Amino acid sequence: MTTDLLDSVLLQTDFPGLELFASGKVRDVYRLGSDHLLFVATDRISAFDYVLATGIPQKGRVLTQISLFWFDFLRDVVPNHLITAGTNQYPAEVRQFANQLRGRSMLVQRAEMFPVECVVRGYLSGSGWKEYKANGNVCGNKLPSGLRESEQLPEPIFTPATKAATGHDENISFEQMTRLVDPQDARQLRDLSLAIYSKAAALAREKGIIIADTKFEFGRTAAGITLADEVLTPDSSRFWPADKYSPGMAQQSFDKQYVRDFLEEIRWNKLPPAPALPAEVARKTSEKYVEAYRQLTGRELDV
Ligand code: Q0T
Repeated sequence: MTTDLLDSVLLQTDFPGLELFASGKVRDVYRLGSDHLLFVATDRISAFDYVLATGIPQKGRVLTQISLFWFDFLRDVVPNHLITAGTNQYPAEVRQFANQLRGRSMLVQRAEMFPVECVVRGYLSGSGWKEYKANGNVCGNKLPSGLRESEQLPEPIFTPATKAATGHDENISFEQMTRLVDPQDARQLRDLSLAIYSKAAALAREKGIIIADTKFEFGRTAAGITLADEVLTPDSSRFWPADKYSPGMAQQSFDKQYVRDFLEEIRWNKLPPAPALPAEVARKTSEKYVEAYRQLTGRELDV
């Protein structure tokens, strides 16, 4: 393929006249009036907690279109904040930027957000594995002894976390969650999170992808408790290729493996400034994201 020359990577958004609402490592969110937000997924990539100097072609489109796929797949399970991703339907003040927004943005309903990250784990990895090794529990969920790293749990567990303004989210128990969120809402958030994970993870597994764990964010809208943010993407979840699954060790991630391997190889000290990636690493990583989209959805990415 020789489309590389046509690829353009979006690292920073710049929409004169729009008001920035929030900016994350990867996404920029703009405020549209009092009721709506415009989510824009850039091609930025983070690794070891830092945004790298090099963007990944198509990454923002892949993440956006994976979320759109899940919002539709989950429509009978939970209302979501999506209004439209069709740039033709965007309000005039943003439609002027349609060429930058197409395929990588969503117009969403503003919600009253719950101040917790709703994490579901089907497999033992990351901070869940750390906590299990230390005390045999994960966020107050008692687990059988003798589980190995990356092992599938007897059933998926709900492991909420607080949203740290800066630094890392802190795992909390369900009991601690009920001090931050009305207990009746907390039970609903837990039950919804588990139902969403189960339905989505089953579909992904049929397509050869293990969703080891994932983080949801919910808010309240006129429709009730509403699924917000991005959903079930490689940035909010651990995606593992099922054909390479091998419990008892850390698993290779579907998407970021070339990036992590490169950063380990150059022995980056994991302090800023984050290095740039060789073109080959960026290109192969882009292919992994696009492949994840194809494999999961059976569709071609809209570019
Ligand atoms: C939010 C009101 O903006 C965020 O991350 C940016 C990188 C996270 N965040 C989202 C909201 C949402 C959503 N989603 C919504 N529908 N309504 N606020 C707040 N923080």
